Amino acid sequence: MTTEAAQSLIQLEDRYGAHNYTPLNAVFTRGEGPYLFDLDGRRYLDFLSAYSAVNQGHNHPRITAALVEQANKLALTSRAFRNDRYPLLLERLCRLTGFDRALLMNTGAEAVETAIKAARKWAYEVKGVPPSQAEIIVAADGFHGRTTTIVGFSTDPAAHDGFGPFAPGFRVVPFGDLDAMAAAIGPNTAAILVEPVQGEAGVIIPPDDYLPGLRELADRHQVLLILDEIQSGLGRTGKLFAFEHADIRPDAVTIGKALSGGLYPVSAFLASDEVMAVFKPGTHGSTYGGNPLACAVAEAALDVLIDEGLIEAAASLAAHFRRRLEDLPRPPVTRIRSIGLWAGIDLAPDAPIAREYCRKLMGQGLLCKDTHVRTIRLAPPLVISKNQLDEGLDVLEQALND
Ligand code: IF1
Repeated sequence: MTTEAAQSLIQLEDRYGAHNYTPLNAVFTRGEGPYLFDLDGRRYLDFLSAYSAVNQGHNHPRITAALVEQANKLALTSRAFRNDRYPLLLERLCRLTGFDRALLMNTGAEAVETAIKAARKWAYEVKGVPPSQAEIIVAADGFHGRTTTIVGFSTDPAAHDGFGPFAPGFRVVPFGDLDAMAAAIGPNTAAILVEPVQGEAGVIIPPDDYLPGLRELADRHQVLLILDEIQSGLGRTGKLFAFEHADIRPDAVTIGKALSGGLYPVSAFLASDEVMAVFKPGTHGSTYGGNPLACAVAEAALDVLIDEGLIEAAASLAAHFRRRLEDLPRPPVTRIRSIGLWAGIDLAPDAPIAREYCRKLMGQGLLCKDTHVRTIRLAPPLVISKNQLDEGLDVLEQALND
């Protein structure tokens, strides 16, 4: 049920906006921790966290305060000049992550574009690939953003079809398949670019030997291993980075989403000295990239992640989360996958589709997101308590039982 005020806002949106989403019809006006509140003051437990952007919970007071304080001082200088926040975030990021250098952008897609540009230039300048011949190998069913270059190698027809002509230089192989990856690597391969856990695909966790195998292939063929941790990173899987579960280190990563705790678009490309050295003055940039407001917000978002022990919290709730998911009724559930506080729940072909369950769950105060018709995706904020987590899972279990 939606009230008149909500209905009229929905009508405005549908009348004046592009119909590039099919949102469920709750109109939210306030957020706090793991909760969202709609126009009528109804409270919902958020098990999507804006696709992991609000790992720190909605409107975390410390991040909000940093945003307001910085907004009152200085928001944007452009990188034509220096500002007093950018260096501090760079140092914080590198110390925290162990990468040598960081390049700040705004959206996730821009961080991935930065990775693609870095890999290509590295291939020409360091590896000696002939001009315009560099190739990047990506995984089928991956998701890396919406720019024309990135959707060019998407295997999702909705993301890809009708937006060509597409940039050449990408090869797509099945995710989790080391033999296919090995076969795709050639003398002109610049990089392997994959998500360590595929989010959009339905929280697909590769076999244990996959990331170590990619590391070995990359080393053997002088290829960069670049991981897109925009969704999987910053605590979601119970580690700072998902790649830590495999005990490897990539040559570079992209991060975004939770880097700002949902308050402002901030993304980054993190890499070794050798890779970052390809960027010379004028070769890359962004008006807003590295702006002081973004940097203050990101620093606070990282502080919250570390000081509040959110990564450890995700890790310690993971086993309980997993057990509860395993107890969900089968049917309609056919399979569950989970890592940290992140899960994909597959539904039987004869059960209602995932979107129908998400609609029903929303009516009961729980926000989840369907993906690929038959999968329900869960990503509660990492600030969630065990009781709140159980509350949400009780609602989910009940809805799947009905
Ligand atoms: C949409 C999905 C999630 C990402 C990874 C880069 C980006 C994303 C691994 C780009 C973005 C999004 C964007 C949003 C829906 C969402 C999504 F279902 F499409 F896949 F989260 F699960 N790398 N993910 O997941 O980051 O430019 O958006 O900041 O496009 O509808 P962005």
